[in-house]
Formats: sequence, C-alpha cells, structure tokens
Amino acid sequence: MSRHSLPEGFLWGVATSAFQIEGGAHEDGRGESIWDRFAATPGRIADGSNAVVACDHYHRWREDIELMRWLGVGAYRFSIAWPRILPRGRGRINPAGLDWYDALVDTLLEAGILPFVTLYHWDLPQELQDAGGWGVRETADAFVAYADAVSRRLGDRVRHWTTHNEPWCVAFQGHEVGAQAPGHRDPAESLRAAHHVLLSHGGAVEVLRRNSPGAEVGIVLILAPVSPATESAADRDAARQADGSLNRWYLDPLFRGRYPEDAIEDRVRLGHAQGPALPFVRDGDLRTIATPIDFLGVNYYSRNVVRAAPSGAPTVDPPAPERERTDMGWEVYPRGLYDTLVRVTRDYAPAKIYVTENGAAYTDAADAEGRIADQRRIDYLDAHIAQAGRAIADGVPLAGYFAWSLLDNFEWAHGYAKRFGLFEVDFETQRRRPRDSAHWYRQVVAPNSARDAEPQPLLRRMT
Ligand code: IFM
Repeated sequence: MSRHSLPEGFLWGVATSAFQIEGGAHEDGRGESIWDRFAATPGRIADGSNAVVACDHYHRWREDIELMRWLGVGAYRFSIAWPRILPRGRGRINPAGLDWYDALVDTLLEAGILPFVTLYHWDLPQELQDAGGWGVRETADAFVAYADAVSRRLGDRVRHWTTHNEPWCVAFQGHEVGAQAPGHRDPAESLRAAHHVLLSHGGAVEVLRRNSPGAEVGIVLILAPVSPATESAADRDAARQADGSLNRWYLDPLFRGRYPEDAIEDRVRLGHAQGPALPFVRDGDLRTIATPIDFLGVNYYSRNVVRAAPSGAPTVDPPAPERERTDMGWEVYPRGLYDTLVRVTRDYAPAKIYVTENGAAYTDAADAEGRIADQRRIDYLDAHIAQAGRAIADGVPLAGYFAWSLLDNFEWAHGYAKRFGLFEVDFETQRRRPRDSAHWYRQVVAPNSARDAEPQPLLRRMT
C-alpha cells in the first residue's frame, strides 16, 4: 500500500513526448523534424538508433490509453508533433495530423483521463531550422501560428496547455554544447534561441487563452538546486553562475519580466553577449514573455554540485561514489525536489505548480515468470513523492505529479538504452509489460483515481 496521501483533487499522471514514443515518422503527411535529421546523422545517437518506429504509439495509442486506465491516472501529459500539424513548419495545415490528436484527446476523455498537452517538446520542423531555427525571431512567430492551429481544433476539450518543455535544453543542449538537435555549438546563438523560445511562449499564451477559454496555460522548466562543492568564494560564485544559466535565466523573465543582471554579466565576460542590453531583445518582448500564466510545470531529476574551473567557470561534479545514481549517472537526491519547489514558490510565487516530470532510468531483467522487480525505481519515485507531499504541507501550491515515463522510449542522444518506463517496452515486438513500479504507482494514485470498476480485456491480463 502507498504511504502517500496527497490532497483531494491532486492530479496524478504519466508523461511522454511525441518524438520519443510515436514513431509513424513518415505517415499521414508528417514532415521532417530536426530530431529526425539529427538521429539520421552518424555518431549523434549513442546506440545508432532512430525514432522512426520508437514505441509505435502512433498505431498503438488505444492500447497505451488502456495502460493508463489500468494505472488509474487522472491525466496524461503528451506533446504534439509540430511537423504532423504543419509539415513545413508554417503555412499549409495537415488535417490528418490534427485528426490523429483529435481522436487521442477524445479517447482520453472517454477514459476519464485529462489530456495535458505540450506544444513543443523539441521536434522543430526541419524547414524552420533551415531558415534559422530558434536562432531567428521568425520561428517564434511560426510557433504562435502553430499554437493557434492546434488550439482552434482542440481548445474546446483540452483544459491544460503547456507551451514549451525545458527551454534550457533547447538552448543549451541544442545550441551551446550540441548534444541535442540541431547540434550547434554556438553560445551566442544559444542565448538568442532561449529568447525566441520564451518569446514564442508569451505570444502563444494569449492565443491559447483566446482559443481555449477557461483552460490552464503554463510552461515547463527543468529546474535543479545548485550547490557549491566547497565553501570557497570561487565555488560559491560558480554555483551562482550555474544557477543563473540553468534556473534564473528562465524563471526571471517569465515571472519578473527581466533577465538576471548577474547572469548577463557572466555571459558578457565569457564573450557570449555584448551587454548590458541583449541586442536580440526588442521593446515589449519581456512584457510578452512575462504574460501571467496559470501554472509552472517543474521537471525535476537531480541536483547539481558545482565547483570553479581555473577560469572561474562552473563545472558540475560527478556524484560522490557513495551516492545512489540512476543509469543516467544522475545522483538520486529527493530532497532537491522539495528545495526546488520551495525556492520557486518563495522567489517567484507561481499561482500553481505541477511536477510535470520526475522519474529514473534503471534496467532490471524480468524473472522466469515475467515479473520485473524494479525496486530502485519504486524507491526513487517514493522518495520524491514524499518530498512533494512535504512541500505541499509547507505551503507550495503543488496540484499534480506526472511520472516520467509511461513507457520506455527513445531517450534522445542515448537512444533506447536508458529505460524510464513504468512499463517495459520490447522494441522488437512492441510488447508492453508492467514493471513492479507500475503496480506500485497504481496503488499510489488509487485514493485520487476515478479508475473503472470494470477491467478491459487487456487489463485483465495484467491484474
Ligand atoms: O526524456 C527526457 C524528456 O524528454 C525531457 N526531460 C528529461 C527526460 C529524461 O532525460
């Protein structure tokens, strides 16, 4: 039985993203995305794989909704593939793309599961990239038009919208270190990309409110507490810098309408920006970015302990050997979720928060009976949910929690080797199998669940 009892109405969910699970890459008029291109580039994906099929969710979505029904979750956070809706990024709308998500939304609602829609989880149409991608302002305009197309169609039924998933990853991983699509290593472009992503968010908020009256609109950030490796002045300053670029570079414009001055100075010192005014920021941009939102989505996985390199720049320490870590190499640090939620509430006062992602990659083999005893994932989720409960008790307006992820999936540059699913996926046969953590999560959500009394045929096999 679960030891967690979160307030009545607390929303339990599971999360995925389009590119990581859908497959169907060449079907029904879907255009190419930067991730199709990146994955097809030799050397970019650790196991040489791609996401042309992924979890084949494009064809198996009904079965996957049945899995969620069995879990009893109240919400499903998924993303929409921009190139399915606008194969060339802008202009002609592909009706088949909208139809597919329309059916998904209706079937979720019939199953009593709220669709929690993310508009951008990194799969930019390749044609927009060819025209400059997030490095140019026109991409922000294209995003707002895309948000309009989607919300005109789904806005009558979707009650929760998030514009972007983890702008830091788009900017930093995609444009500064090049570990993710489009694979650029250009810190100045990374700053422009961050700005245009945020600008497109602000523009889309207004459109979503118009097309989906009464719906909640927000954005999802990846956040992590940053602490200095030692109390030396240099390490403390390195921690300030890392916090500035990971957390405050996004939180400050969204909630305060300005970029953090100290972080701008850091960038100027490093030669990434001219400053003090960032040349790509136009009058009114920050007002648009700071358009009030209904909630902040927080993705939390681990913390960062940083120390100063000889240059003074922050470097992230690997977890101490005695600390538990996941297959991603990330330290298991549940307390960091509490610290993050409390800090965001204290410093930025969002109206509402959802933990929109939290989970762990672990590989555990099935036993002879097919049981997958993933106790480490259960321990991870259990400890983090306990910290979420503690944050609520201390006044954090936390309204929901989404486990990452429903299924094993395409973990970006890592390919299929890192397994985050409550359900194991056999990528040869596409068989889904509940891990012990799925059974466990089912118990956790039960007090707040509207689970069907009547199990469906597929579900009968699993219980
Ligand atoms: O798989 C990703 C997801 O797409 C974004 N947040 C982090 C997850 C785990 O790396």
